Amino acid sequence: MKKMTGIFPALLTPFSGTKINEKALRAIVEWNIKQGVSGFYVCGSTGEAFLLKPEERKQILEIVADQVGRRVSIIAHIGAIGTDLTLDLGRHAVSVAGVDAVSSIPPFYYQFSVDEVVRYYLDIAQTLSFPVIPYNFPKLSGITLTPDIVKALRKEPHIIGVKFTSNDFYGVERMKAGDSDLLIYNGLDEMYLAGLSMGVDGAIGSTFNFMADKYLSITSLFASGDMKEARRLQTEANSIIEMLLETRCFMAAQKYVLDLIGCPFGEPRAPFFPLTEAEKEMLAKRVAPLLTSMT
Ligand code: MN9
Repeated sequence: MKKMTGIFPALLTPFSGTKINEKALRAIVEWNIKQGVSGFYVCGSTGEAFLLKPEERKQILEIVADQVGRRVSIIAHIGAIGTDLTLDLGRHAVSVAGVDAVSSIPPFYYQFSVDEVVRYYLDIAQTLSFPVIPYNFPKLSGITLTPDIVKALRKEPHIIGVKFTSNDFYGVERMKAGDSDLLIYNGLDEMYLAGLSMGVDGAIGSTFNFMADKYLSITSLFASGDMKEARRLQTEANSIIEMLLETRCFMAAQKYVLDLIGCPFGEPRAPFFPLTEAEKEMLAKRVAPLLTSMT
């Protein structure tokens, strides 16, 4: 049953050498559907979107949609540096059967004004006539989608929600107040329980690729009011994330963890560093035993 709330892994991109590893991509999708995720966020920051060629982004979306077969939802990240490039990916995404919404970080690098950023999202919504989920990630994009900006964007009916990757939970509450239909997706996995308490409808996260089970449990524990157990699981997830962050490349660490639980993801694209052998050993020894194996 398709829904737009709940847990959405932001898929990592598996490579075999320099190529997309289609088999691993299908396997991670299948395994996460079995775990009970609501859908997938495809080719976001976690999927190395800006290190992929546009044709590769299209290919990944097509493979994921084919594997999903409309069983769960799909949000396609189409963000690029500017409108034309985004619309090219957007037109493709809309044409792929089973895609439910598109999403985008704000246009980046040139420090566009707030009005230009608003224009960017309105252009996407009006040109594609399709559900759009702007992506607020101030730390990496340099732009904050404030409650006021979101309010302005919501005049356009195709703008249905926000992916919210920030610790500003007051901002979450302010966006939701007076706009209860706005879908808010928590973006910092470490803070999922905090996000739930301030009204998020779902979560999109990188670490869901390999531990969706923990976040699915947090969701139901929160709903039943068992905060103590929910916090215990959040702490378990956060201790794992902390170990991954201790390596010289978080992206490589996440991919290696997937290798360890049974799905080969290869290394991220340069200039991301691969892990050192010592880091791989540390993850095998300290992180793998804390995760559910895919096999
Ligand atoms: O927005 C993700 N951020 C990036 C989503 O991909 C850069 C998060 O899921 C983080 O990876 C996660 C770990 O810090 O919270």
